[in-house]
Amino acid sequence: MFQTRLKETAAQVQAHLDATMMPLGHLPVIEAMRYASAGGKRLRAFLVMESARLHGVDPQHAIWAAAAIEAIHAYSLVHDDLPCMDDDDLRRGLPTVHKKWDDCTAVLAGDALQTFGFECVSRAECHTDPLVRAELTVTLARAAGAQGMVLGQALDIAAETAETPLSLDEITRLQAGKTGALIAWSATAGPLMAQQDTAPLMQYAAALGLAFQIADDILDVEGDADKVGKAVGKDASAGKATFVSLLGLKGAKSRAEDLVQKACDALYVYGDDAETLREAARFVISRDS
Ligand code: GRG
Repeated sequence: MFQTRLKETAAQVQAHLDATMMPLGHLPVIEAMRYASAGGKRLRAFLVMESARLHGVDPQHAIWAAAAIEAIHAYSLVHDDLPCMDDDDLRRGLPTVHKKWDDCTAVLAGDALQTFGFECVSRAECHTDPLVRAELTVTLARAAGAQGMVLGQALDIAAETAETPLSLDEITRLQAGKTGALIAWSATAGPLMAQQDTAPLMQYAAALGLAFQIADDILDVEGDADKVGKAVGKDASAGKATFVSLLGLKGAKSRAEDLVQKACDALYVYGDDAETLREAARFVISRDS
């Protein structure tokens, strides 16, 4: 069920992004926006659509919030890949935006994807009540900005030159911002749009976001056998701390499983109706990319 819903959401959000970007024309920066926002697992869009469904929100409205979060996620990846940050050549199996075009185009395409995301969520089509649209916009700004993803990214960059590796608490705080904040916004978009209690989905998302990042650290190590020795502590002082370097591979896997259980437990108020979200939590730690 989860895999089917994820595929359906991916197709819906892609069609929506294509249609909404259609009037923007074909300048290189616009083509770069389209290129960067295509593909990916669409996990954040799925969380928006599924939390909206659980709260009886019209999918025609929710799709605007799903497109918004995927555009903002895409912007963060374009900027993260730049030479001044991670300096990556490939993203989603294709050349990164600055490799395919150039650094200036990548900076501008990222900027434009971010503003496009805020446009999507503040448009009348996203919600009939302007106060709800304002709430969606403010919470998204907080999740993406200096209290959320940007803060996490800044802490991550600072950790690269820090004298001592981060502690478990510090890395948890960093990741709660860097990857957790957008995941939390996505999972709470449904109750926000329905003006209902966000607490159960907030708890679900906090555990899910952390499990997602631990799984990412595990994937990173398991994809590169040379990193295993370093990551489990032999040489942790020489590199940046990760959940694997701090907990060991086995400990990290067990922590991720505990977090998935916690995420599933947080959904008890929704009963069986939340089974697809529970499957999503299990998927996050079993994925291979
Ligand atoms: C540049 C402000 C700014 C922030 C960048 C998201 C981020 C912060 C950096 C990405 C670095 C990274 C690879 C983090 C690991 C977790 C993560 C966000 C992976 C990518 O998300 P997925 O797996 O990607 O959902 P897809 O391609 O499926 O959308």
